[in-house]
Amino acid sequence: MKLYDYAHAPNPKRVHMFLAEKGLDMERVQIDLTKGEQLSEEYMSVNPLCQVPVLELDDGTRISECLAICHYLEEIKPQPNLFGSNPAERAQVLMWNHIVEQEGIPGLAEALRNRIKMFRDHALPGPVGYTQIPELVERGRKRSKHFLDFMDRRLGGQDYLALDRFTVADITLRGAVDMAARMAGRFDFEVLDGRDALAAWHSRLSERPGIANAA
Ligand SMILES: N[C@@H](CCC(=O)N[C@@H](CS)C(=O)NCC(=O)O)C(=O)O
Repeated sequence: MKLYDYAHAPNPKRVHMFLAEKGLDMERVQIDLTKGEQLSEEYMSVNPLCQVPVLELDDGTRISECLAICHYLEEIKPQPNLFGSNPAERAQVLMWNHIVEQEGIPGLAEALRNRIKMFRDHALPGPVGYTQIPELVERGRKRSKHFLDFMDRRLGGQDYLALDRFTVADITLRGAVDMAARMAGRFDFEVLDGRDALAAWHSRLSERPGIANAA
């Protein structure tokens, strides 16, 4: 197996954390997003959506989308369990994962991609060159703040996002929170300051070697 990767990007980092938690490793092929390598014809044949990560199996099957990649890895190495152990647990894990992917990551991406130079004619990932819409920066900031508050409230009563133990939903949230933290200075918002439950959860995750080394 090999992973088409870009070591510094938030979504590939989710797979890095998952691999580390599972004690798995594999060849990683770096696709340099700052040089536009994801838009090359060669990479388009790997993923027509021009995004990383992509997991390539030994028989050539290619799997894009972090959750699908992690799900495959869970199936081939079920322990430690990160997707839930029964139907209700699995539904909770998928539900919270989806909430982070739909309610959290898009707001952050909206603020970032409509502001910084690197994304000037590339405001959305993929092969189409969408121009930036500056008004979306403020909306993205608002959505991000609202989402972080929501996560802080959710974690107020429990140690982990979906279950009473660590799961892939925590990895997805950690990816989003770390992305927010890297943006915080430029976008003038607080991430962990003033959100005590989120900050405690963040420290709890940092105590895990898999997360500390891979995040
Ligand atoms: N839904 C995808 C998102 C993948 C994604 O957006 N990857 C970013 C890196 S974090 C990317 O490849 N961006 C390419 C670009 O901006 O052109 C997943 O879950 O894997």
